[in-house]
Formats: sequence, C-alpha cells, structure tokens
Amino acid sequence: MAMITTLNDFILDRQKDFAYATGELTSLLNDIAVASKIVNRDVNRAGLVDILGAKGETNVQGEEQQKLDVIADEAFIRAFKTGGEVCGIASEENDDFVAFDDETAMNGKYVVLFDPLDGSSNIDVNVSIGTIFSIYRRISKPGTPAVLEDFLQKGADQVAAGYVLFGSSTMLVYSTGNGVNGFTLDPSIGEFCLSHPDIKSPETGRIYSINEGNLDRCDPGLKEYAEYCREDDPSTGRPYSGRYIGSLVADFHRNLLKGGIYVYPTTNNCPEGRLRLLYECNPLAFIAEQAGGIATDGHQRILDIEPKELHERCGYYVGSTTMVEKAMSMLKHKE
Ligand code: AHM
Ligand code: MG
Repeated sequence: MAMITTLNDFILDRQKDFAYATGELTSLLNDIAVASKIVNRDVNRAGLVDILGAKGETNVQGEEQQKLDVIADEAFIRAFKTGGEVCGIASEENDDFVAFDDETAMNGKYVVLFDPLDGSSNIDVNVSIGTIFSIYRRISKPGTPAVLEDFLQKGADQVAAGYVLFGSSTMLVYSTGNGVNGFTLDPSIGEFCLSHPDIKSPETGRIYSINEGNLDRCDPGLKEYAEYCREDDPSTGRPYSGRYIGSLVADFHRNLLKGGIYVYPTTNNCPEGRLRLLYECNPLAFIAEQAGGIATDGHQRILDIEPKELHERCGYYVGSTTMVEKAMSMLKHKE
C-alpha cells in the first residue's frame, strides 16, 4: 500500500529547510490547515442555507446566520489569534488591519494577509471558491503591536503563500519559497494528504482565461491577444481553449496544472484593475513563480511592486511564461 504523507508530516519534515526555523511557521501553517477544514465544513453546507436560514435570519437552532465570507474571515482570524505566531492580520473583509493585543500574539513574528473566501458571488450557484493567504515576517519590533508597514511589504518578501480550493475536492496548495506542493483533503480521515508533490507549471499551455465581456474596455492590445488565442494555427496549438470560471483560485489552479494564462486587466471602468495586490495577486504570483511561471501587471513583475495601501488593486497577468510574455508584448499602453 502506498504511503500517505499528511500535511502535518510534510510541514514538520520541511521545517529543517529553514535555518531560522523555530517551529513558528510550522505552527502557523497548521493553524491555516485547521481553519481551512472548518471553512470547508461550512462551505459544504452552503446549499442548506435556505433550510437553515439566510444571513440576518435566525435558524432552527435559534442561531443568527452569517454570510460565508464573514464566517471564513472569523474562522481564520480566530485560528491566527489563538495560534500565537501572528501579531496581526489584514483581510479583504476588513477595512483596516487588525493588530492583536494580547501579549503572546504581540510577540508573534509574522503577519498574514488573506482573502477569506474569494469568488464568493459563486457560492449561491455551487461553483468553486477559494481562500488565499500570504505570510510575511513582521518589520516592527516583537512585543509591540503590528503597524501598517508590516503589511505593506512587497510580494518578493513573502515567507510563504498559498490557497485552499473548495472544488470537487478540497485542496491546499502552498509554498515556503522552496517549490509548490498540493494536498487534497480526505474527508474520511479529515486530513490533507500530499497529492501533488513539487508542482511544476508547463512553460506554455492552451488555455486562456479572461472575462471577454471586458475586452472593449481594456488595452486594445489585449483584445488583439484574445483574437490571437482564437486564431486557427495548429502548429502553435491554436485556437486555445477559453476557460473562465470567474473564481480566481479555480481558474489559477487549473492553469497552474495544465498550462495557461489568466488575465484580469485594468479597464476603463476599473482603471486600477479589480484584483487586490496584497490578498490575491501577490500570493498567487509567489506560487506561480515557484512553479516556474510568471506574474505581472502587464508591465512589471507583481512581486516587485511596493504597495502603498492595504486594498490596492492592480492589473493581473499570470500563468505560463511564454503565454504571459506574448500577451504583454502585444499591449499598446506601454507606460
Ligand atoms: P471577490 O474578491 O470580490 O470575490 O472578486 C474577485 C473575483 C475573482 O475570483 C474572479 O476572478 C473575478 O473576481 C471575477 O470578476 P468578473 O466577474 O468581473 O470577471
Ligand atoms: Mg477576492
């Protein structure tokens, strides 16, 4: 019988790769795994909301119902708060960062930025959704409360990043800067098990993922790139397949494994782009690069952008290197 490696075993085994490791990052990753299982349970019950009561209503047990993204946000914050390795968090659900004020947490070395439930508009129609997380070492002195600068670090400084995909099965994919590994939740034993060791993304692919409804609102070069993707040229594998779930984690994950490009450009009506640099673009850019792909805002490497504010947005081109480079070469707005 094949040996099963659980996420727990794997993280412990990898701890020795970090010269500075004191076990805190290990515990933090375990906290994320536990919170993910809690969110997984709630996501799986999402369709029962009409029976159990919608947001603002009280269910049959007399409990007030909450939106799933708020439930996920709280589950992760609780895990980080009690874990003691994190001095503060910032998430898409909160206007400002949260600095934890108890003594153990204030001594925590890390900050976490996350999108608790990305693609949450897809929940009602039973489409895949995901959690995205990004971990940095704090800049401020341990023992003091976290400050804004701890959160405004460039993506290249991430210590670890990853995502949880709530799809036909639930997966946790992460990197600590030493390759990318994927774990699938076995619901019968409640453990994430190593299913996708050392993920390498194909250098090129045949999938392009973009909301084509936006093409008249963005750089005309991108419209030309979409036309290029649809052209019939079997020698280059075209036409490519258009695949757009509208759920970033799911679109990203598919392209990571199969090869492809995902684009969310800046548009006339969203001149800064739609996706958030700190909660979405940076962590997935870290994973993409670790798997051999690239991520840019159309002009520069995502991981080199110096963030100016927590909820900053940017254009996003991520995936197989040759495809992202081709799309960028066709853009007209070179500024
Ligand atoms: P959200 O963080 O509010 O869920 O928005 C992010 C989502 C991504 O998952 C997805 O790729 C994108 O928004 C879809 O946007 P659109 O519907 O404009 O194509
Ligand atoms: Mg989001």
